[in-house]
Amino acid sequence: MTKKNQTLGEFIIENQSSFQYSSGELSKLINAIRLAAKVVNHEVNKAGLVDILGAAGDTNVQGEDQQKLDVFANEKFIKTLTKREIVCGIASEEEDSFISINSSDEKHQNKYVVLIDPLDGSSNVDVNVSVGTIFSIYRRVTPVGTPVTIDDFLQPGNKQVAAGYVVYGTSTMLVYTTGDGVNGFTLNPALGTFYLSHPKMQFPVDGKIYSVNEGNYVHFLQGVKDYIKYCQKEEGDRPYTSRYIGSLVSDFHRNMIKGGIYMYPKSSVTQNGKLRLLYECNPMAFIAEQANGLAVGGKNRIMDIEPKELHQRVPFFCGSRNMVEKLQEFLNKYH
Ligand code: P6P
Repeated sequence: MTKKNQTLGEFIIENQSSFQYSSGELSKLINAIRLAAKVVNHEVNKAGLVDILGAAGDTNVQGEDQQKLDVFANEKFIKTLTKREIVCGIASEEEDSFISINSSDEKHQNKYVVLIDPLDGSSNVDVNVSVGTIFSIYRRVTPVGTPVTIDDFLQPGNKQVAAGYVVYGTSTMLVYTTGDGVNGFTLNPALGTFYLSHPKMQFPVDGKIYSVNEGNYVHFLQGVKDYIKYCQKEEGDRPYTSRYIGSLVSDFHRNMIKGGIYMYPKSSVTQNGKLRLLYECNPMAFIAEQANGLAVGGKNRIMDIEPKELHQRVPFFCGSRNMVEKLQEFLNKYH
């Protein structure tokens, strides 16, 4: 149930009964992510002052070590999730391997693992362009009470119990799903409270925005090249508009509101594409499908891919249903 201007806390309480697993832990988990997002948001908003506060690696005017924001975000999310002893394991795009968390009171009793991209698009921070945090939550598959193993993290996206992102843009939003639709909450920075501003978000079934780094055009598969030319052709409701921020969360968020397709194809330069299956593609695919959109790697559904390793990269096409299906028509002609 959704009521406009409900706070995130009220929403979680009111809707936790609809969550099929132990709702208490998941609610605590979303609350922990909310807290970390507010801390990171404060730091991201200060980034513009880095010349005054000191660049990463320097000490700032307070004599504190100025951290790179992605390092800072990574540490904040890991610390917040660990301290609250809600999860039994964490994997971060910024860490080579996963982190096993031994809860102090009952050994390893927690059931969830979190995979996180703490600050996606962080290179945009230096030029004051929006960035995001992406998270993905699974139930562990190994026995409760034992340390997590890699198997708890190498699960297909169709096993996710929750996924979401924070977009640090002109306003800061937390958008997430627990498998019962997608809801967006906007932070009121004056109060430090997230309010339900975008209930039941849905991708328009069609759209006029295509998002791809066309600088890589010459390296794309022929099917992708043909689709881009289709988007640019004067015919019917085309040409479409090209919009590419270079920050997945921002491009995805805009396309989900206005209609559009985001593409990061594989190419002769990046054999498997650039985006990571576990930290970026699966969570965004879960959100997309819950918002009546599509997310594919080509012919295949992203969330059906069986992961082979933590930092596996896959081609990624995601957005309005009709646009993704049209792209697949072009891909199927050749491959
Ligand atoms: P390129 C950011 O590094 C990211 O992972 C996504 O957020 C973004 O869409 C993409 O890579 C940008 O990559 O190669 O176009 O600069």
